[in-house]
Amino acid sequence: MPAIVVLGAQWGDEGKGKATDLLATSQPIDYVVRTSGGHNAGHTIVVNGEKYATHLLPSGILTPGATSVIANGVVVSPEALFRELDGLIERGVEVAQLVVSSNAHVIASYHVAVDKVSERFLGKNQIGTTGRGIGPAYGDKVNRVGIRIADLFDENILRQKVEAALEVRNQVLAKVYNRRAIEVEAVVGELLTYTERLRPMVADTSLLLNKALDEGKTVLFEGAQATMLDVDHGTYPFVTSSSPIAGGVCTGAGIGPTRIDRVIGVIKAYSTRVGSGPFPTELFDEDGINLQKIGGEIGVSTGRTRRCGWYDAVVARYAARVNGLTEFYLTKLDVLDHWERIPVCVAYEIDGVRHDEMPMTQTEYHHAKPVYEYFDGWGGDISGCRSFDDLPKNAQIYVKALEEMSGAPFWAVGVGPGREQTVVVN
Ligand code: 2SA
Ligand code: GDP
Ligand code: MG
Repeated sequence: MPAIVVLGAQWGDEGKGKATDLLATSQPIDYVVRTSGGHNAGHTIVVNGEKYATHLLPSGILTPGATSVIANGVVVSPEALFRELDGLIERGVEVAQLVVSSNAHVIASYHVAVDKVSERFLGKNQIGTTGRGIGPAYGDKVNRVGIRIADLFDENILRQKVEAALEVRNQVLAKVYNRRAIEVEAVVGELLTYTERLRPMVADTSLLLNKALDEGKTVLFEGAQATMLDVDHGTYPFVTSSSPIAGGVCTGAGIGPTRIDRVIGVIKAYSTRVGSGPFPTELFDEDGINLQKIGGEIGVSTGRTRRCGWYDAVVARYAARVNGLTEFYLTKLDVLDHWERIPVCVAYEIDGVRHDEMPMTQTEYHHAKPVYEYFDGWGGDISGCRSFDDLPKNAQIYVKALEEMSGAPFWAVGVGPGREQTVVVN
């Protein structure tokens, strides 16, 4: 299977890092590729009990023999990139080879400043961003005043680009936010400090990946954020500014859709969300607090507490549809060990009408109330299970019922954070 996509089927933090690591260690993987987002991502990998977190780097950076690629669709903070690489090297990790696209856009310090100031300005309407400058960097890209990695190799071009980027931005900062102008030379100087270290890593990654696929190499595209945070298909405007869905892999890497063989949606056995926005199954009671505590639901990049709720099969079906999922990887089933009765949202009720699929408008979605079906718990620790038959009967029933209602087959189930804590279903 040469081209495999791993992506988030809910609001992020489903365990994509673990899924990538699992795939990369169970079969030879030649390339692990990030195609969207930036260092707003936080992917956790637990190897032999030791925990690693990747942010901008693909999780494949930990896989010896695999080449890590940051493709054109990613927004790259060179400062965050080198901080993350150095952090791994300091821990004695043998970091894999890294290639960065010349067409990837740059996050400079002013993007971070603008992200923070605009969130503050939005007040109660804020998105709850990670404050990493993601939205402003993608905004500049779409407004055609972005700075690409390639621009760092020509000082004159870089200066022109920075001038263009700051022309309107400085007026907005002064007139709307009452802030001081950002100085062109300060930004040029900041970015030039990264040029020499970046130089040997930079390549045409679309060409590299297409050639690799032509040669039958295995390429794993590791998603960041998730379907419900997609700028087109998520809960707009409470979304990230990129396309974390399967379609985004094609534009974000410069490969055609016909090259993709498997699309794996990673989905938790319950739901979580960080930041603002609608979340129909969100719990505000003891169950929510317990899911948060037992599941360790804390943001990997910002340390924010994640909002928690029950599994939402409407979201699962939606993710299966917009991504063309070939399969799901269900994670964190073990977290539900502690419940006697487990609700699952099978549909929504919106203004008295049942909806089996996502409603057409966001206004309706803000009013969606979950319609629940209830399943018996299994009352025991499943973290040691290694085959589907090892799982208690009620856990098997729960998994099969979710599979039935989620719109794609379940490939495997996670029963703990460790690489080996996985049960293959199909
Ligand atoms: P941004 O910073 O512009 O992308 O924020 C826009 C929305 O996207 C959400 N978002 C995320 N949601 C879940 N996990 C993310 N990564 C980190 C993690 C988050 C963290 O793995 O835990 O550490 O807080 C992530 N990145 C962006 C964000 O919450 C906004 O709702
Ligand atoms: P990602 O952003 O999708 O890569 O996910 P995160 O790393 O942000 O969050 C997922 C968390 O769940 C991490 O702490 C993982 O170690 C953990 N995890 C992944 N799979 C499982 C599982 O099956 N069971 C348990 N208990 N934890 C898991
Ligand atoms: Mg995460």
